[in-house]
Amino acid sequence: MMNSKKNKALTPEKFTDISVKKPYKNSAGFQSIKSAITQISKYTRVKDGVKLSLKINQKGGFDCPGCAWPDPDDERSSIGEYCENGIKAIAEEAQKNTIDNTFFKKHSVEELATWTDFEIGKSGRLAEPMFLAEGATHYQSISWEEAFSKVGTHLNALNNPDEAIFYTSGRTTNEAAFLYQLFVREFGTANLPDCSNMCHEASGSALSETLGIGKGSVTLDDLYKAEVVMVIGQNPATNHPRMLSALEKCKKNGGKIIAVNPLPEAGLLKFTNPQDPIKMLTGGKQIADVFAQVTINGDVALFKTILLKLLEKEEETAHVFDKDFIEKHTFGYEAFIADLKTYNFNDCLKASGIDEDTFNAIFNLILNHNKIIICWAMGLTQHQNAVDNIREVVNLLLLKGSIGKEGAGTCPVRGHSNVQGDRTVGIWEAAPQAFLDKIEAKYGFKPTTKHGYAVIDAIKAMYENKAKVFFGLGGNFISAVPDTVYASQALQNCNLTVHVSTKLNRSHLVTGKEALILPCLGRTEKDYQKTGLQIQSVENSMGIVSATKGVLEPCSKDLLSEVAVVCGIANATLSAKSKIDWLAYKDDYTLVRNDIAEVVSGFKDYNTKLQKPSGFYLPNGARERQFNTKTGKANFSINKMPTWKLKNDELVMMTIRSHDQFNTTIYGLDDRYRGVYNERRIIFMNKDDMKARGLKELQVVNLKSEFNGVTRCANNFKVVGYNIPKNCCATYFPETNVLVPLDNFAHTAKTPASKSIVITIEA
Ligand SMILES: Nc1nc2c(c(=O)[nH]1)N[C@H]1C(S)=C(S)[C@@H](COP(=O)(O)OP(=O)(O)OC[C@H]3O[C@@H](n4cnc5c(=O)[nH]c(N)nc54)[C@H](O)[C@@H]3O)O[C@H]1N2
Ligand SMILES: Nc1nc2c(c(=O)[nH]1)N[C@H]1C(S)=C(S)[C@@H](COP(=O)(O)OP(=O)(O)OC[C@H]3O[C@@H](n4cnc5c(=O)[nH]c(N)nc54)[C@H](O)[C@@H]3O)O[C@H]1N2
Ligand SMILES: [Mo]
Repeated sequence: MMNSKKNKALTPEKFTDISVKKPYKNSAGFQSIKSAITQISKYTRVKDGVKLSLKINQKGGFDCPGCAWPDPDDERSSIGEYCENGIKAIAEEAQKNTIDNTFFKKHSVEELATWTDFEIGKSGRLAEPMFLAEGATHYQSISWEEAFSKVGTHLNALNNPDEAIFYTSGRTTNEAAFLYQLFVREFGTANLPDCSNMCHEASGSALSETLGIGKGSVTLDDLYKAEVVMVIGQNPATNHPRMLSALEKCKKNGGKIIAVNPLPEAGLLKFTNPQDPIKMLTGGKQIADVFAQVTINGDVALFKTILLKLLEKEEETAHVFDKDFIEKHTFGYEAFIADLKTYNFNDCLKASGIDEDTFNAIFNLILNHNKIIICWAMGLTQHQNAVDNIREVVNLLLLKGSIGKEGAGTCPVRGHSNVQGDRTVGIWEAAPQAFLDKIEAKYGFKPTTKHGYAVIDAIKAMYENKAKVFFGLGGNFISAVPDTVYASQALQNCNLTVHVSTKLNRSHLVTGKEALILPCLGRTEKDYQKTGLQIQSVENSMGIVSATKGVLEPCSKDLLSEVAVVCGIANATLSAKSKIDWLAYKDDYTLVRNDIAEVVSGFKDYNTKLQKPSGFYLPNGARERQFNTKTGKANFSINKMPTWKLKNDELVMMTIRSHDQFNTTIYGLDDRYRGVYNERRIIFMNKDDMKARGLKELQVVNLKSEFNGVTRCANNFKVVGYNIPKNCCATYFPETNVLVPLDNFAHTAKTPASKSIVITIEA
């Protein structure tokens, strides 16, 4: 059994006085404006908060550091492209409190680890570089120069460059990300794990293989024009609230919305647009025309039922499939149909967990329309068969010819605001050879062609002492990754752990022998360099690259930009050996963009194109029916239906986000739409499953997961009876990451299966 006692990596087991009310059906509306105003007034200087609210996602303003949902190309609302959780994201970044040497003198690492993530996050913005010496109990301040030199010394002392790990979280801008991967490759490794390894990696794998591009194919305009939009495995009211305005517009144009989710998430059911004063008074509008309450991981089964019935109708009428498209543009149709025929409709329907009426409602919408968009997020990507989930999405779209035309296509809804851009500019442990060749041609060094570690392999390498330095450009590695206890050992095996961060987080407390915290500017802050105020750029979920420019003065004069940090470290590590003038880039970011334009396709005239306020689209083959796959066509694929064999007392658990968090950053303790207030240590359960175990509402339980003979435990959770399918349950991430086995991941993509963990419950 994994020992989880007093591990600094684990969230403290204390309760916070829960109250439970009826879940919401409606999302946004007055409560959401109230909640946003509370965040602004509690945690920021009010004038900063107002300034930010007016500039968020406006042309010439800054890109919201929250999610990656795109902004409308033309008209933008005058009160800001508003969303409650966007406001919370900026309120978090623009906190009025800062923490420096005085704070760290007062609080030891040991003490800070006993704070909840909420308390840690609200301590304030990091204001100066900090160093934790070997054996020390407290961080102490350190100059930037010394910090850079420490990193350089540690890196140069390694036996080989593959002993260093360079993690990235998806807020990093294109400019910083490009320089970072360039430094890592010149240093000599491809160990570039990033948050997308835990996020949409399965989408990338499945879409590259089937459609030749690891990104979605649709634009916002397509969403407005779609006849049917399926939102599957995603909770937009919380995680991509502005998406609901797009769905509302689609409905206004006559489109129909299908929601597929184990939970009846608010907003999918009803939504009050906070930008529409009339609607605010008259109440919200129903968004989903059909809600299918699938069982966790019942999605392949659901797709098979739809595919089987479509095939049946096609065989009757010959008017269901887009045969012209299939013939011209696809590969593998016959083999796919032959495999499909081996499945039985009733078995699939049963496995999906939905009833026949709901099935018929979905089926008729799909049957009778040809402009279909499927949107998805973590509910599809975080399973063992995540890649299969997404390939089934593609199979359905291909049969209907619903790709590469107006109002149709794939829409993986990305998480972090620039996670897609980071990959585009080279944050990739398995970058394509063509990209590496361009690096070699431009800079005159040969990047390693050996694939580096993604997240799971990076953790193993540190655990097994094969890696000795961990460097994180943003993010909160220990709280984001699976298998918290194992991962904490991995990090503690390192000689040095370094985090470039805006805010204190748990990863600063679970360290190697030595540790550094390097505080950086956030998206909302002005970035002054030698040649003046700099802009940076990001790519959203729909492949649009646009500029972002901070509006506030930096919260401390001791902050550097991420670009400057990367340049400083590269210079200190590679110095005279380097073929690159690292320090020049930090003075003038247009130089970085000139390089990106040469090395990354789609960025020609980058600096000029960025001047266009709404940004520019990157090339997207699938959008044009140019499928850059091995076969040169869009590929059908064959996917097995998962077979779950739960023992009597076992449940499948999904780890999800509450309404008051951004990943590991906890904005507050409420999950308003689901009716849970002031508590995160809860488990949502079906009332029948509670009864079968003799569990009462709010009873305290311990959770156990068993995988390959290892038992993992998470203690002290309160049971909340909820409308969730039988044999399924839900908890919040990161509190239960300790239960997610490192080796339980998606085939091909290695995305941790954080949405299908088998657990048992102990009263
Ligand atoms: N405010 C806010 N915004 C965010 C984030 C945040 O934490 N807070 N995080 C950002 C990031 S990095 C990401 S990746 C996205 C995440 O956005 P989401 O993917 O929406 O986030 P999750 O909470 O993980 O929700 C997954 C949804 O999938 C459902 N689900 C779980 N398992 C299954 C399944 O087997 N089948 C189906 N059909 N559904 C399932 C859950 O009930 C839940 O509604 O949001 C981004 N935006
Ligand atoms: N069990 C479970 N685990 C999951 C998930 C799940 O659904 N279930 N979701 C996964 C997903 S989808 C993702 S994307 C990952 C997220 O993994 P990460 O991206 O590693 O985590 P975040 O919580 O987004 O990182 C927050 C930290 O980033 C820093 N930060 C914020 N803004 C900036 C900035 O502008 N610059 C810099 N340098 N630092 C900044 C702050 O210090 C903050 O504490 O977690 C994954 N883990
Ligand atoms: Mo994510």
